[in-house]
Amino acid sequence: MNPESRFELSDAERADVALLADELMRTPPGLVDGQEWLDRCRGLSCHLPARLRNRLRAFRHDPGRAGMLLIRNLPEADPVPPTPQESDSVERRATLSASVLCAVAMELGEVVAYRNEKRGALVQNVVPVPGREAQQSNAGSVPLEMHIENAFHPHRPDYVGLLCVRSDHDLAAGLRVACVRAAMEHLDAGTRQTLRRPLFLTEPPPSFDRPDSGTKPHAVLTGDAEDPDIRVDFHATHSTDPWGEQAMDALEDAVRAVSEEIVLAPADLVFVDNRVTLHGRTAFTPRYDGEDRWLQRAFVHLDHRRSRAVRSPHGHVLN
Ligand SMILES: O=C(O)CCC(=O)C(=O)O
Ligand SMILES: [Fe+2]
Repeated sequence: MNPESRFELSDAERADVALLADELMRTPPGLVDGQEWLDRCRGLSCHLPARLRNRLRAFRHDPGRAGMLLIRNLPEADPVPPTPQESDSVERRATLSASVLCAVAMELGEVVAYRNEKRGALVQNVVPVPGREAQQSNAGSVPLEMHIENAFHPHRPDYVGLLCVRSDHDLAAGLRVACVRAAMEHLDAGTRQTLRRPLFLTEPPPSFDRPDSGTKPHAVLTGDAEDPDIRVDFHATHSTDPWGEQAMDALEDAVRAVSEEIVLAPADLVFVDNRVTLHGRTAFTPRYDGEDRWLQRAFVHLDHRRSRAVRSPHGHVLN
């Protein structure tokens, strides 16, 4: 992986983050979704180690060619509680991992969630769920196709944060990432042009409990011709136009050619820039023994004001 996409905390910096997280864990009412706790978290995020804040600031300015940032050596719980197994599992309590995730995320922007997904919880558990192995969602364990998060949604996240609490037994589950900045080099002019036309429709993912809210026809590439934003989910986005279909196939090949795989270790936190970078996951074999792979996820918006019409005055949950 390109070194510009990695940041490793020193042990002293990790200890500083642990102190800050400890303060958050002791902040009443100890629940991440409440306004008071989030206000405190926003304030404390300004006291994260300066080197980390500088790196996050640089990432916000320019996500780089890989469109992601991997932060290593954050504090981790000891012992780690058993991996949850229920579907739509969320973390409302201000645990160490949830506090670390929110504090770092709030240095990038505002954390947000969606009322129709996982009951609007700001921190969500990404865990394999018995019986859901084949599902194209983060509860599954078959390969998860490359996607941007919530491609169907008008207020999709700017960043997706994924913090590893526990790896899978076999270290087989790889987070896959692919940035359109790299993929563009593999696309010819005709394909690029087709992807800029409104020939594509995207369905909501299975994690959303409002199945009738698919998109109007939209473009896959928007913005600058050479350095575009991307909006696609290879499971949920389709075209009824033959040229559109062909362009999607070419894009999928390009994405495959440039995608990287990261087997996350506990206390690794990845931020994916959801405007330019797709993510997915390789297959793995869950055992449902309490020791399965466990990530915690949070979404970040850069401009909270933009979603004001679909949330309450100080709310973080979008309708
Ligand atoms: O399991 C992973 O590594 C990624 C899952 C995913 O796409 C997500 O939680 O948004
Ligand atoms: Fe995802």
